[in-house]
Amino acid sequence: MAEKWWQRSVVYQIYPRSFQDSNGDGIGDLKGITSRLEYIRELGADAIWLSPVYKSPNDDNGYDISDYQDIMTEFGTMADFDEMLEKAHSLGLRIVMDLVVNHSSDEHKWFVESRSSRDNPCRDYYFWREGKDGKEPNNWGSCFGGSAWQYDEQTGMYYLHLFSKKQPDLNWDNPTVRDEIFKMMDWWLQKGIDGFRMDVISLISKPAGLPDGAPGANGYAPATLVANGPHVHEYLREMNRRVLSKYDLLTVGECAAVTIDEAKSYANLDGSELSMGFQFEHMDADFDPVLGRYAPQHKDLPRLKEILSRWQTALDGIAWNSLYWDNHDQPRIVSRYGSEDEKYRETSAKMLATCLHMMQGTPYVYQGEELGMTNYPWESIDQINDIESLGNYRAYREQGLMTEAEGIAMLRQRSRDNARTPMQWDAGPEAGFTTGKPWLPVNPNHVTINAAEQLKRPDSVFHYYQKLIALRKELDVIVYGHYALLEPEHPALFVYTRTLGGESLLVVCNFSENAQAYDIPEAYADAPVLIANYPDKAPAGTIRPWEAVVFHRR
Ligand code: TEU
Ligand code: CA
Repeated sequence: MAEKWWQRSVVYQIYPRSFQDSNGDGIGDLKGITSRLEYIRELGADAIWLSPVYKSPNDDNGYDISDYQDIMTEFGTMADFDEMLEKAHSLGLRIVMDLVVNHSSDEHKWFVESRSSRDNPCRDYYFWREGKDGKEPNNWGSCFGGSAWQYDEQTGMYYLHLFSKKQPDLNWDNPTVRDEIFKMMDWWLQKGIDGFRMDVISLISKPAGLPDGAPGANGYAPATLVANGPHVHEYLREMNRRVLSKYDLLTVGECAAVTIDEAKSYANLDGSELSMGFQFEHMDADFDPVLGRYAPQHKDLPRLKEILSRWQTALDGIAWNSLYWDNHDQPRIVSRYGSEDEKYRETSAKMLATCLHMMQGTPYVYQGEELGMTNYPWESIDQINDIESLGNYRAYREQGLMTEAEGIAMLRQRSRDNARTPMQWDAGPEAGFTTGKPWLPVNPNHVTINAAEQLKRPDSVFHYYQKLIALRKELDVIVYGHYALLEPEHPALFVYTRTLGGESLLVVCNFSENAQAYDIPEAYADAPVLIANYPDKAPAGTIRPWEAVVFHRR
């Protein structure tokens, strides 16, 4: 297969609300993004994944869309969007939009119509069911806590919402819904955008009859039971045939609960569905069977290595991986698998970047990850904005599964708000993000962790990411090399090779604050170092705390 542009690309994710405010209202906006495009170009990224900018009541910060073809008032106007798109393209940056079509907002005109009467033409755009024995139609739970069903007085029926009750699920089994969505997608593509990130796309095909599932710890069946449903690939192939195949796009499906076998369909290199998919296994590696994501974190490197290695080897030559640590739903990777200790924070951030960017797939850099930004030191639940964090915190408190102090400690580790504190541009007031009061507090450590300082320092995390991104452009062994894991059981070292013909890389990463004894394999003993996060060579037989080194043998 001829190389696709997205196979050698690096994508930079922007969460618009927190990236750059231009009018002092404390909320990021499109003009702010436009003013920072040169920064992204400087980093070397090729495309931008823009989290939703469409009209929304912001129950889930834009992932609840009330008009797919208009811009959220707080973010600006369609003219601002067009200006951003034009400038991005003039800088050689592609724009990938966030497509949120598993559900709409309850304020979307389709739902306003649908809920108005049982025989409204839009009724079957959504899932309406009678209650059962005076209760919800089945035992499905919302990802944000509680039941996935909301009773609606107007017509005396329940509607399905796998997320918030202001995010009713669209009925993809209805061909009119698919027609409406494909028409909207084409409208955006005609404007010249370069692709879509597809929100929870693995959930769009619900099992026939909407049957009960096995209840989880909270008594509800997890929403992921609907993942990879009976028609999901049929609908994506229809989307591909009717829309995507007419353009040269990057399409990435956010595939909650995807398996490797399913990924071979979603992300098949034959181009029949999407370019690639986000899987969650490595990010869920330290989840708790009872508390799920909202459990105190614990590191199990052999398990993380097993998961990432399985995805690297299983998809090789068949489908395409996306590579990520951070996004707007995940706590900051430096706080999760690296070190917040100033002595090692940057070293650990560079190590984590090396581990990910030397793998096969398309890497995603989430805003601030390239600076080594960290989680926020939350002190009170009143500071938390995220509907998922609040919903699960309250549910677990009500069930007596955690005290208030345990809850706050957990949110400091796990809340999605850790990724949503404003981008740290400089050491000045509000980190240069806004001249007003930011919608979410700026991390106090912006005085030391910020873009302005790092742009001036050659050994900064920013310049390290810049090197990693440039290497991907240059070396086929990074793009296509076959992956093999070494030392699978080592508790602290992540060691793997990439091989393409006679060329190979040895990647050695120390995921710990302790030096580790390790002899570089003979075959690489004299190989030149391609990139490393320490300025000098380690003493023989030792890998230093948080050290990353890549040997390149031709
Ligand atoms: O997230 C999908 C989702 O399941 C999230 O709950 C995510 O998996 C979880 O927070 C990480 O464990 C997408 C969007 O990325 C998220 O921001 C939205 O809240 C959600 O869908 C609903 O649109
Ligand atoms: Ca603003």
